[in-house]
Amino acid sequence: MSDPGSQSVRDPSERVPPGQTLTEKWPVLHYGSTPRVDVARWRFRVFGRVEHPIELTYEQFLALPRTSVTRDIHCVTTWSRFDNTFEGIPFREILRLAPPMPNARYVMVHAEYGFTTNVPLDDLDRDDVLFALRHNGQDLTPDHGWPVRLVVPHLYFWKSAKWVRGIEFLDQDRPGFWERNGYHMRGDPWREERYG
Ligand SMILES: Nc1nc2c(c(=O)[nH]1)N[C@H]1C(S)=C(S)[C@@H](COP(=O)(O)O)O[C@H]1N2
Ligand SMILES: [Mo]
Repeated sequence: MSDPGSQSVRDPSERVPPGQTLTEKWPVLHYGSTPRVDVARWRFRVFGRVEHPIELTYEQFLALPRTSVTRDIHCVTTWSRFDNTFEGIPFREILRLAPPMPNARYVMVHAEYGFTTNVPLDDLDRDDVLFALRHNGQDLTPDHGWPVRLVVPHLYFWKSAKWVRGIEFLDQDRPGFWERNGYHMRGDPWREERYG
């Protein structure tokens, strides 16, 4: 698959945002414990400011078209990791299946155990945002978000919700879990949008 936005050819010194340090291993970071997900009961819901809400089973979700992107990731706790290849369902595929109403500008991402994170719709309506199933050629491990995690590579990694269960379109922005606890509403690592 072609991936013109891949950064792997760029000079490494230009690829690390301010205040970040490169790591080779992939740290595991989240609030609470890793959920045990039963894929037979798993559903992916699209709701809120949408004409026709949808609910997909795991089987239906897996049958959607796939894409693959290679991107650097940046955690607000200051680690960055280069060249992560994620494979999954493009966010735009979900937009196509359940188009939001015209005044929907924000998305609340919902995950297991009530974890949420808010992201402007413009930051999700990009061809490198996806609901990832695999990382570097392997299925995601439970710690990294199996069965499905969001990946928004150009924002701090807390926006990339693990164990995602659906998205809610909103007219007005509303803080998610970390955002209510002081994190930034958008989270651009190049502007160091760490705290709100
Ligand atoms: N459901 C859920 N997703 C989450 C979090 C969380 O606490 N719960 N933490 C976020 C944070 S702060 C980071 S840095 C990344 C870490 O992903 P990783 O453990 O795969 O590196 O997951 C994000 N997604
Ligand atoms: Mo994080």
